[in-house]
Amino acid sequence: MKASFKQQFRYKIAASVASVAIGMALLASGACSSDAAGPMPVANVITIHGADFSYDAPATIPAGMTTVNFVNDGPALHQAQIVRLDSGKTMADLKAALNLPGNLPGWVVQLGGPNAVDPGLTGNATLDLPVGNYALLCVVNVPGGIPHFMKGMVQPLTVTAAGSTSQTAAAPVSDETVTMDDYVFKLSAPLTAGTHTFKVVNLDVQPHELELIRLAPGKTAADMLAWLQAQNGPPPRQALGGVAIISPAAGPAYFTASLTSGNYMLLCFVFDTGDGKPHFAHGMVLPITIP
Ligand SMILES: [Cu+2]
Repeated sequence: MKASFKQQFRYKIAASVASVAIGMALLASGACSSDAAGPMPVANVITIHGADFSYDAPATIPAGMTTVNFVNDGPALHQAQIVRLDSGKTMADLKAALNLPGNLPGWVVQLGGPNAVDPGLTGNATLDLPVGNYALLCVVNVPGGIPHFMKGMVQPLTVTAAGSTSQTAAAPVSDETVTMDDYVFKLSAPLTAGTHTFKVVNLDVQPHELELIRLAPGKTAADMLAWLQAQNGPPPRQALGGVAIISPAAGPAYFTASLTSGNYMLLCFVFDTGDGKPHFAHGMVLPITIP
């Protein structure tokens, strides 16, 4: 039987009231799933503070997709490199390995983490952290050439299954992919002004990192590279973060950044497994101009 116009109208109103109610329920739960299994799991969010030369960070966090906000309280440049200690290794083993010259052993799996930001700025990285024993460390070595982990910026982080609702959380939706391979950063699309979520992938057999800097007005990539050679005076840049070192076959890691018109650069400071030179000296830089 055909419904009258009035009845159809009433059904329509009832349907739209129902969808508004569903929308409000989803808003209230902060979820985006509509199935009966409950709200969609979301990434865990933690905040780490860095200062000269220590971290203020949680000791234990739940496993799964984790957004790490990193606040640099300064006065030096800092980062929060996240590494997993495999093969039953401990913090004592890590500290011993950090005291040795050369590259870190294979049981130190570098997963990224928020890369270096200038004092007063906040960086971020989102990464999947399975249950395990981890450490935070800062490998920044300015000023003075001594890495900050030697001055106390290294501490344990335990990732447990307990209370974890983030274990099945999906990865962030990215609108830009950066691949790192053979001393090259490659963007999936030209960068534009606005807020972007970057997916950072290491395809290489060496570790790499992505440091995002904004060049000072009127400064060029050549000015920045010249400054890195001499390190005289203030750097012609602002350090905005990115993702710290990702081991081969580890990652991906994600970060979000808001860009405005101007000149930027991506740089890798990792010491080469071959000749020990930083990767930017091997050409691992990408100048970017945002129109
Ligand atoms: Cu590199």
